Amino acid sequence: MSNPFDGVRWIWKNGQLIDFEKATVHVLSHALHYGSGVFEGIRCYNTKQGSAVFRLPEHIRRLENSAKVYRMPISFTGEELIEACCETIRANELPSCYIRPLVFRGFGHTIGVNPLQNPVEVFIACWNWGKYLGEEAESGVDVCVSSWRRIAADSMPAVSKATGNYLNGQLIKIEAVTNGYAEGLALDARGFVSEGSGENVFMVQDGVLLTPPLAASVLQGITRDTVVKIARDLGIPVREEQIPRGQLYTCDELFMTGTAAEITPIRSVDRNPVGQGCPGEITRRIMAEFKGIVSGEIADRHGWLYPVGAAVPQAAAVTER
Ligand code: PPE
Repeated sequence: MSNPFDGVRWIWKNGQLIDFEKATVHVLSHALHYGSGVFEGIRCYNTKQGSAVFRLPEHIRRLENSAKVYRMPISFTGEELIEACCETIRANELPSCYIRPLVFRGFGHTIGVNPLQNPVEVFIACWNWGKYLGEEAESGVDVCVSSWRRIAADSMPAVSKATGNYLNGQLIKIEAVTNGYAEGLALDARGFVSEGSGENVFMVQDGVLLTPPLAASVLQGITRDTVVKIARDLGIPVREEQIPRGQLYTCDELFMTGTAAEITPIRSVDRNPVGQGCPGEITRRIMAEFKGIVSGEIADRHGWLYPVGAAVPQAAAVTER
């Protein structure tokens, strides 16, 4: 397997591009001890019209909101962060990539849970990320229902994409992969379907597309929103509603969505086949529309593609530390 970081030379740190190897942190950084970070995952596509970042302003807005929950002031405006993402992609000369802005509490000569005296650091990295759930994922993956519940909405807010939330995600993922599944679907604290360790979930039942509401401890996924809008465009009825576990075994179609996972069909849950055990018609129609938009073959009617812009000369763009 090729290394996703091959050829990646620059990482953006607090306003400047620094060498990949120098993008390190102090071991006493608050985030390492207490999970005090928020982040984004964004994809840049090599479209027919040039490199473009999918729904970049929406991702940056969510990052700002994630930080707001934990009272982490970011000393860059949304516009500056948008430009910083593009600058990082251009500097690394990647026609398509995955972008990871990370905001966290660093080392501030104090220790203890209280984060308020620790400096807020901002990094942006990017790399090549292929199929998140395996090369065969497009024909459907096998999932289990996790024995771990998603974090209750009044324990840790799922709407904030915080690094600490991913300890719960790791329990879900580790259990799934060690038992031979690609992913685990977690139930929320009340026992309704919530989401995967890194994906939202959708099901098709009698021609209607269903997805759990935000109250089911789900991340407000940008791919989730994209799929809802595509479905409406295609005339497919969509509803957000609480989904009892049993429906996972009886629905006609099931798929997961996420920036990394894009749209991944599910072919079985706890070894019970979903529908015919292969991607269903509505799933395939939505996948085709999504692919068409991100490749630039279908008109970007919602204005989702943010052009990275022309590559600027390295000397002007890059300041080495
Ligand atoms: N739920 C969770 C828990 C989640 O982490 C993601 C994204 C989603 C839903 C889908 O959200 P969106 O990307 O906005 O459609 N997970 C990111 C991180 C994956 C990782 O392993 O790292 C991602 O897909 O980028």
